[in-house]
Formats: sequence, C-alpha cells, structure tokens
Amino acid sequence: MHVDRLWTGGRLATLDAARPGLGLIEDGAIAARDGRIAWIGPARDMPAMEAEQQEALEGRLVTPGLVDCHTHLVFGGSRAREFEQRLAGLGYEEIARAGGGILATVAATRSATEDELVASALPRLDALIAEGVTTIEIKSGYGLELATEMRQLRGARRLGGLRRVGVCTTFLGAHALPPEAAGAGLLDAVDAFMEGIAFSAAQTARLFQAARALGLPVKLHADQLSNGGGAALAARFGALSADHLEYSDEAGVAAMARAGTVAVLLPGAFYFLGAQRPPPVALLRALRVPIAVATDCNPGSSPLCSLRLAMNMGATLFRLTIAETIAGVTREAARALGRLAEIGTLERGKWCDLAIWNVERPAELPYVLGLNPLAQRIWRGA
Ligand code: DI6
Ligand code: FE
Repeated sequence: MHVDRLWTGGRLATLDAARPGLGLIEDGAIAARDGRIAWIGPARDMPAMEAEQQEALEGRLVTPGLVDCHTHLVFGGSRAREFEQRLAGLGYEEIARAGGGILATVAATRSATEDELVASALPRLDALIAEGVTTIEIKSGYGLELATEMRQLRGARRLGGLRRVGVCTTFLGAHALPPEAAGAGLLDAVDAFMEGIAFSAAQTARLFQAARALGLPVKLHADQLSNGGGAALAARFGALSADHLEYSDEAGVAAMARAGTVAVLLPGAFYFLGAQRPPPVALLRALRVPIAVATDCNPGSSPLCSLRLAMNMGATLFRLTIAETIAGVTREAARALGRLAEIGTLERGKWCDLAIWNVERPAELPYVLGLNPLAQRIWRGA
C-alpha cells in the first residue's frame, strides 16, 4: 500500500462507535493518503506499507482532531467593562435589558471592518488550534443587519483560508433569513438565541421555516436562562443540536432523543455567569441523547478560548465522564455540525485530522490546566 504519511506505535482513541468506549487501539498505526485516513488499525494487522514519511509515536495518545462545535469567534470590541459591572453585582440579563450586553457587541461589530474582525479573531482561533482543534463552528449574530452579518460570515470563511482548520459557519442573525447570505454560500446552518431577553418561540419557528425552505439545517440556543420549551422546538424542526439546556425538562429531552438532536453543553457560559442549575445530564444519558461539549467562545457569557478547559468544566461542573468529555469534543461535536461522515472519529475514508498528545491516559486531556499537552496537530493529513 502506498501512502503519504504513516504513524506507528500510538495509542489510538478512534471514537469509532463500533468499538466500546473510546475505541482504543493499543500499538496502533494510521496511514494518510490525499488528506484522508487510508488505513488504521493494530500494528499487527497492518499490510505492507510504502510511506513517503514515517513517524514513531512512542506510545502517545492520538485522538481525532478536536471539534469546537459552538463559538461566536468573530466579533468587535470587548465586554471587560461588563465583567466589572457583573462583579459589582449587576446581572447578565439586567445589563442586556438596559441596552448593554449583546447590543454593546453589536455596536462594536457594526463599526468594525472585515479586516479588523478577522485580525481580532485570529488570536482566539490560534489559541484553540494550539490545543488540537481542527474544525470550528463560527456563528454570526452580532450584526443584526445584513451588511454586518455578511461581514462576520465572510470574516469567518476567511479565517478558514488563513489557518489549516475546517470552518463551519452558522447564521445567528435575525427574525428572517437574508437570502443574500444563503445565496452567497456563506452559511452552513442557522441558529437562534431563544430566550426571554432575545427571540420568542414564534419568531424562532418563523426563522426555522425560512431555513427549511432554503434547505439549511438548524441549531438552537435553548433553555439557557429559563425553560422556554427550546429543546422541544429544536427537536420539532429536526435540529442538528440544541445548545445550553440548563432549564430543559423531560419532555424536551425526550423530544430531542426522538429527533436525534445533539445536546451541546457549554460549561464555560455556566461558569462565567455563575449559573446555579446544571443541564439535566442524567436525563440526557438515560434517554441516550448524544452529548457534545463546546467553548461558546463569545465576549459576553463565555470568553473562553480553550476547548480543553471546556472539557475540564464539563467534568467538574456537570459531572461528565472522561469518555463523555472526549467524545463530546470529537464524535458528538462532529455530529452536532452534521459532519460525522467526514470528521470526528478515526476511521478509514474520513479526513485525517489528528490531535497527538504527550499523555498516556485519556483522563489527562481534561485533567491538566494551564499546560498544553498537545504534541502535534494534523489537518487533512499534514
Ligand atoms: N450565546 C449567545 O449568543 C448568547 N449566549 C450564548 O451562549 C449571548 C452571548 C453574548 O452575551 O454576547
Ligand atoms: Fe452561544
């Protein structure tokens, strides 16, 4: 077999659903050709290989490249002032109702050029990439008018050209969907912030009908600060994911289970807002709803540029297991983006996106804080 690259002697966490748990292969080999996984398995089963480049992993752990499936990476300004106000006792919703919060970021984003938006997002993207992220979702939603939403989406697409990373864009803009943005190929999905301080169920349903008419999949910020029936509404539209879910009830979770909607948990927002009520993890598990974990990187509720820290918080704050946190930023995050056929697990035929770690035990990935154990990141075989 002739391949471009061959890695041998690794502990491979394949996340392949056909294997139990993390799908571990001890003393495994992976071969890449044309950016995709050409062969993967235990070394003893490997066919004769002729590789342009070969590397010994010396027992390092290999996971699929990490997928951050929920971010608002492209925005103008900062909300550090609001952080100070909240430390002094003001509430997140209180600040929003007084015209600050998201609207402050909207003003800063509207007054930023596309170049400025890209330049300010790059360090955040680089921080995520440095910890093994190979695919990132980026939402618009700080324009709330066409030109700025388009600028955010074009900026997000440009980031994918500036770094070796896959970018999925999601439109999080308004009551109605601008056909201009869909027509320009700038969106992969549509999202809404359904909440007392944002959009109502009726408005969200209208937006989702427009998305359906354009053939775009939907996602939803659901039940973060109150139970607005977001989980059930997302499920009704066959959403790829419903995100946050702190206040979701059993009927909502059951609807998600039936629809195959992924639960994207965002412990960074829970932590940063000092929230008290964790999402119903036991119920999600019992009803077999797939669980993903993401940073929700945004200036207001989760200024977090570390997906590993999100994993750690998922474990410490939401009591996710180690296997759940790792599956949550690989296989299930890919599922939440509708990309599981291409990424998210180590299987023949998928993109060869790898994170190679200087660790022995999988638990070390979410365990260590402030020290980056990534040895190497591979995107599309290189
Ligand atoms: N995503 C959002 O869009 C809101 N919360 C969340 O998790 C608001 C983000 C912000 O305050 O800017
Ligand atoms: Fe969000």
